[in-house]
Amino acid sequence: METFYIENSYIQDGIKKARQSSSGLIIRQKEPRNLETPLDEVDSFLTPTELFYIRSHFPIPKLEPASYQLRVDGAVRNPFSLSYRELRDMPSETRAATLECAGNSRVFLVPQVEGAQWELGAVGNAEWTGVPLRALLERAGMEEDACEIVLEGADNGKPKEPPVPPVPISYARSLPREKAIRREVLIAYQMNGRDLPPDHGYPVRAIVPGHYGMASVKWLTGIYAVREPFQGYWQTSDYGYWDYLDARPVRRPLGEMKLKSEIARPRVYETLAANQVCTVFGAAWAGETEVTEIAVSTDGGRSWAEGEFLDPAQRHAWRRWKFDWLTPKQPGKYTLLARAKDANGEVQPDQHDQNYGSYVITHPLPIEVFVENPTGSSS
Ligand SMILES: Nc1nc2c(c(=O)[nH]1)N[C@H]1C(S)=C(S)[C@@H](COP(=O)(O)O)O[C@H]1N2
Ligand SMILES: [Mo]
Repeated sequence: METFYIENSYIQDGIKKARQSSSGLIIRQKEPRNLETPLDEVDSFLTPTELFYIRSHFPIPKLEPASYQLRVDGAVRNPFSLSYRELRDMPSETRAATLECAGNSRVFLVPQVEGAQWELGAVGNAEWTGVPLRALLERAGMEEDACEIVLEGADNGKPKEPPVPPVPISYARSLPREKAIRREVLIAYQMNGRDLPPDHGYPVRAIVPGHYGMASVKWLTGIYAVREPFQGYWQTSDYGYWDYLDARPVRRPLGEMKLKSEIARPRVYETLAANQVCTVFGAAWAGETEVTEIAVSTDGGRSWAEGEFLDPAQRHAWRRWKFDWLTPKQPGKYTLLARAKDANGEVQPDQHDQNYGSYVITHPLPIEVFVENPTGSSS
């Protein structure tokens, strides 16, 4: 069953090159632009900007730095607007943070579900430069009873998935107050040391380390403190999950990223030589905690061995890892899996949790490879 589905999605690996845009990203949807990182081509701690996945719900809005204004308003004592120049003149911070789209790895779900069929590459790690959101909230004098901060982008339209709102809506997400005032949340204008590219939110975007990508609002033009939980489309109709309150299901907005690891190399259905060392490479990340261990299985989960980290533990940034696998003498198909453990002792779940629908796909993802002996004959 699972095998069938993976074949279905990966059998076209040979024509993957044809599906790649000129920039080297894999096209999932052309307009609005939804492009995936070819994860097997990333071998640095920071994902090169031109290989960083792009996930956009609407066409890119045109924003000019000369006329750009960031509005800080709502439940604050001193609402104000900030120009691009003023924002850039404020004290800034630079930090690495991993963004993962909540729908990353959706193609691995069986049976198939609706939505962009992301494989492994709707995730990336970049260095972001900007002003802590907290500095702007302090300047505005946030009211004591403000419980959330709404971040609003300049892009808008009508989403395709029902319930379709009667009027065009903007892309907007809220953050709980406790997270919004944490130092790591940035109002960013640079990515990997350069001004943000249009696809990644130029001129200004939010970066919410530790949360799924949907929280990091691009083309940010509004920051609003609110006194009641924000019920906008992107955290009720979309990007929500089922929680349980007194045993009754209730909808809640997605937030913190869950522990996950992925194998970047070898690729699905890659052919490997028998009885030779093949180094398995991957990355692991978590939300508000650190990844502390990585285990790798080369026999579909029957046995596990420890991998080795290539990057130090750093909150909010992924850790690349490797594992040297002496491939079997016996030719055949082998299933590789990776499973991370975090500082709280949690491990990735065995199965996808249905309460998350087509999001939060964090169970170990099967990477099937072929082992052949040097003469090329396989069983
Ligand atoms: N304004 C705006 N911000 C947005 C989105 C969007 O469609 N519009 N997509 C979100 C989603 S779902 C993700 S995963 C990240 C992706 O950021 P990236 O395109 O820079 O990789 O941006 C988030 N911010
Ligand atoms: Mo996303």
